[in-house]
Amino acid sequence: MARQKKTDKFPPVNGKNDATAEGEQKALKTNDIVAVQACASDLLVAAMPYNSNKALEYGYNHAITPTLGATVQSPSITVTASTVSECTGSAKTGSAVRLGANPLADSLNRVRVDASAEVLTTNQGVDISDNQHSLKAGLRGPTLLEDFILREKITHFDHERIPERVVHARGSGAHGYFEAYDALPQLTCAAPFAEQGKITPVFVRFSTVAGERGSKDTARDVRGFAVKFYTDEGNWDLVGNNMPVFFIQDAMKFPDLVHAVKPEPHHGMPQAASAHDTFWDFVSLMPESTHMLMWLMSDRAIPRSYRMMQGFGVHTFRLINAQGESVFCKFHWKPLQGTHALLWDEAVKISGADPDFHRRDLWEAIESGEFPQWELGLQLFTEAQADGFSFDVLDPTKLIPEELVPVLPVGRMVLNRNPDNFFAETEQVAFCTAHIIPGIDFSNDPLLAGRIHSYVDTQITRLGGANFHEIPINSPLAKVQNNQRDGIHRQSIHRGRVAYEPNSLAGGCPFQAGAPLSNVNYACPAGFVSFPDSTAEDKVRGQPDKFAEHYQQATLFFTSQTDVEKAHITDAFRFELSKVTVPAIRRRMLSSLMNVSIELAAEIAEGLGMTVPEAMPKAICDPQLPEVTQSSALSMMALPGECGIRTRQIAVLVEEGVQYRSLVSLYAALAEAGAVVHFVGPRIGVFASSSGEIIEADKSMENSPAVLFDALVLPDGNEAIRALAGNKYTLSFIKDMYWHCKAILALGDGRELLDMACIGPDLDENDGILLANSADTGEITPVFIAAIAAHRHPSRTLAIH
Ligand code: HDE
Repeated sequence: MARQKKTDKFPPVNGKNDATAEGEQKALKTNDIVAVQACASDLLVAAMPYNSNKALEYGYNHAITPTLGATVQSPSITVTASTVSECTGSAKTGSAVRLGANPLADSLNRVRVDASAEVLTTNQGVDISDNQHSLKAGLRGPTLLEDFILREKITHFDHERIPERVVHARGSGAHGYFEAYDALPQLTCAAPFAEQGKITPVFVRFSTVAGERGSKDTARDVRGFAVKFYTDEGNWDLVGNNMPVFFIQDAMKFPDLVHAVKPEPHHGMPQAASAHDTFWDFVSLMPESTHMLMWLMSDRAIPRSYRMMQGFGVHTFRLINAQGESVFCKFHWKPLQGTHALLWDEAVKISGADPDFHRRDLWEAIESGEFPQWELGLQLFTEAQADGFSFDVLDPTKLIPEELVPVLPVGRMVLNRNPDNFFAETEQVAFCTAHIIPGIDFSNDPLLAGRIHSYVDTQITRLGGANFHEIPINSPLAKVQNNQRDGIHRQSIHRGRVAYEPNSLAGGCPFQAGAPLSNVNYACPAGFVSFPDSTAEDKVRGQPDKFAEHYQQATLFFTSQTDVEKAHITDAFRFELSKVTVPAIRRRMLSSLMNVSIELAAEIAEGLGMTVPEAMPKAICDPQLPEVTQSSALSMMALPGECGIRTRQIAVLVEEGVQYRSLVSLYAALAEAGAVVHFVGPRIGVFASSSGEIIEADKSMENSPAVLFDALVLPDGNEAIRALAGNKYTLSFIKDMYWHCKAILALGDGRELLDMACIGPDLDENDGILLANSADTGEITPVFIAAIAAHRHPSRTLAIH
């Protein structure tokens, strides 16, 4: 890292002037360590006779290219010490400090604790002899106040909880890395894109928005997709969502939106749900939310897995290269696992069967070595292009169709390690839109402006003070050196007496980095300089005219969906509005949806037993025509994924007397293709096959209903089928698999269970339902694998309405 040394420009620190030469002589004579330090300190200060940077602090040129701070090199490290006794070491203080040391900027190993082969201690490190009993005056006597061990344990327990996030409270995190495909010097000097193949460590947290920390994973909701890049030029947080737009256009409305969607304040209901009066009252009065409502009512809001969601930075950002040239940019994450969703009925049932469904899925995939991956893509456009668009790129309720500006793939992210400790890492991680690095900057999106303030502010309450950046998961790998001091739970121990700048007592350190030295090397690290965007306008509270168009992209989204996706959107609106108790709110929402699609509004109205109202008056009647009216990229079908059936959960029903051989070969083929096969019985434990082999069921139909699996195998074996037919869970298990459009394979006698579930007469029309004799398992297996890889067989979906 070729940082220019300002030191070189200053006179040598041992340069002679009469005063310092005299002081030095005196110190040498007395050999007094205090005098030596005082003398060296005088030398250091004298080397900076005036603030040479002062004249450079004024005017426009200096504002956009700030100069490197004034500094001189200290003659010895002890000159800037707090104390002359700092070299007296102990097991606790350690030995003398290293130049520029900052142990907080290090891997998590510095705080990782392992108790293997260790005894129990108090927080003061005193060994605990008895962790079972409190200290009492006699075996039946009162517990004593002096029991410091009991009191410490209970006190710590009493304070274990911290406030949950005000939104995005429920989430799951993982470690991984980002790898740049290529260096992007023409676009940005941001560190992650500095070299081809460059690896930057990341921590990612996925979340729901509305529910509390203990709420279910499968609520209909937006999902947070927050990525912290630990770059070598500081932390960069890309705090996005799984939808590319947002409900509102100005940060001023965010508290209103959140108050409307959260449980209603009088009775605290409903939990993790938008299907209630206050939410629909608010959004039906805010037509700019309509586009986002289309996404929220779509299958994007009930993902199959965190691993199967796209991520979006939402706002327009800027990229800046070393020459100070800037382009606008939107960030996209595309999952290699494809974009897949649950059905609503499935999501509802999963929330009872396994409220941790997404958390478990992410954890288990990473534990089994199936590391999820996303490709990072950029939509790049100039200010001139942006001016010509029919919409405003500063409006976060609008996306830029990929047909208008293509997505350029620039790297991939791999999540390959689960956290050691949920609280220390996932709960304490503090994402912040203000965490950006040289090469990336904000646009004037008014929603983003509010976020830049909000995230730091909220951590101060949630994480208990201004020092949350020192919590290990939050501390950057890049060094932190500044004059900020004190505050609750401060961990850094700053040497010396200087906590201000400019100074000469510490040789000017830490000194300002100045602007990037573009003429030297674009990769040269230097201080963050804000892009000099011109803003000479009146100070007003308002919005640009283009923000007034609220419906064109909602219509674009709806018309770009497949028939099945459209049907799901209609169902979702019907469900949500059927939970609204005030008819006038339902009517208002329907009148707004008339501006999106008359067909959509009419179908929802019918489902609510209402007539179609007049369309709501629009805020603007003659908007500029949209450039794109159909965008296949907006359908989830656009990203089927590249992973086949890897990580898919397959249920194989088993009972006493099940036919063994066909299952063995099927199991092997499915496992080989990367699926996770579970033997599911009426209970867990072992079952004897018809030929005497033992099969162990790791799940039961009672503890793991059908909604937790992606596909079903009904085995052969007369005795087993009769036993399964007599079990109270079997039929609902099969019917759920059927109605949720999942692949089903019935081997031999297993067909009888399909008949019992009334699945049969029109088998030909039922894609994904396969029948085979046990002897033909080898032939049917590839067909079954293809049927699972298709995710769902929607020909059956239409029957669900
Ligand atoms: Fe957030 N948001 N947000 N948000 N947001 C928070 O920060 C806020 C917005 C997003 O996994 C909070 O640390 C305001 C858009 C994610 O820890 C808070 C506005 C997008 C996460 C906050 C928005 C997001 C948050 C709550 C409008 C997508 C979870 C706890 C002006 C681009 C990060 C916290 C994690 C969390 C404020 C709108 C994404 C209160 C004021 C748009 C993924 O600071």
